[in-house]
Amino acid sequence: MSRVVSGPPRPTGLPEPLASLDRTAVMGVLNVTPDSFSDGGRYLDAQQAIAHGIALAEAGADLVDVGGESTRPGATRVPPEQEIARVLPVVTALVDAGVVVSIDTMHAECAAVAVRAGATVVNDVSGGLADPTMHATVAALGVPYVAMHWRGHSAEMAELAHYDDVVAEVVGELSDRVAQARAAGVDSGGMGLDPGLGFAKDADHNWALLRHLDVLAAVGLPVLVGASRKRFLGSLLADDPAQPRPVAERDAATDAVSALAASHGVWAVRVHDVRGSRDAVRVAAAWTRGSERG
Ligand code: PMM
Repeated sequence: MSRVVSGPPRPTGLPEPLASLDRTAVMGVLNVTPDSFSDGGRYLDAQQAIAHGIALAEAGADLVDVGGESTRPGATRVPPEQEIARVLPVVTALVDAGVVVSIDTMHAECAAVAVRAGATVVNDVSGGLADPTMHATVAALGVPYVAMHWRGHSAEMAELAHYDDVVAEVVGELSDRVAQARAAGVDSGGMGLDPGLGFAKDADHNWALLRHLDVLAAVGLPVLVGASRKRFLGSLLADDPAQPRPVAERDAATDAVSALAASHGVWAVRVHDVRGSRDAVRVAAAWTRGSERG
């Protein structure tokens, strides 16, 4: 007997097989930067970055998120020309190799160059706040757009982590981003929303947002979660409160977040260790929907 299996809500405009995936998608992280908190400096060389992007896809990433500017707390901005020089050869080679690529950028110019080189999703951690031309650019490019919750650049985000009701405020501020994107011509059906874990948020804020993902999902757009190896997981797992679990030892916790996020119907998880999260989202799909593929 055949069973109808439908995956979580996802943005329109994705290429196959992503468009008809019957489970949560796994987005592999590829930072072509000297200073990202987890993989900074490892893939600044284009050939190493390309090899890692292909390895992420081979490990089961449904798409690979290429970024050329670190957003770690305190990071300094990178001019768009430098960011483009970092990501363009990598995006081009990955697309040539058949990898589905998203471009992680706050610069409209970088988004446009990457999409022209074959990237199929724009992932903007600022939701359009960092570059006033981003939404019009995405509208013209006509590609899916992820808007993350963001209050300010890395240098200032710790001071902006104040909320009376973090869930209501994050959802409200993201809804404003959606309205602004729509007004600029972005098709909201092609949007995804991300609570922006760790961006102007402390550990309690992150856990509250994860606990109430349903409130974000109720906006009616697909949800992406980026918890991978982040500091709140290191703090949770610390044996000594003064010593967070090292970044390289946070993948099992990341996998647990991926499984739980998938069981709550998120469209995608953004992770460094693809294999573990791929297993996790498959388990969640089988558990919640009886999916046997994947
Ligand atoms: N986190 C980082 C970078 N880009 N994009 C989205 N959509 N969501 C995130 O949570 C997110 C992101 C920072 O982490 P990294 O240094 O590992 O890339």
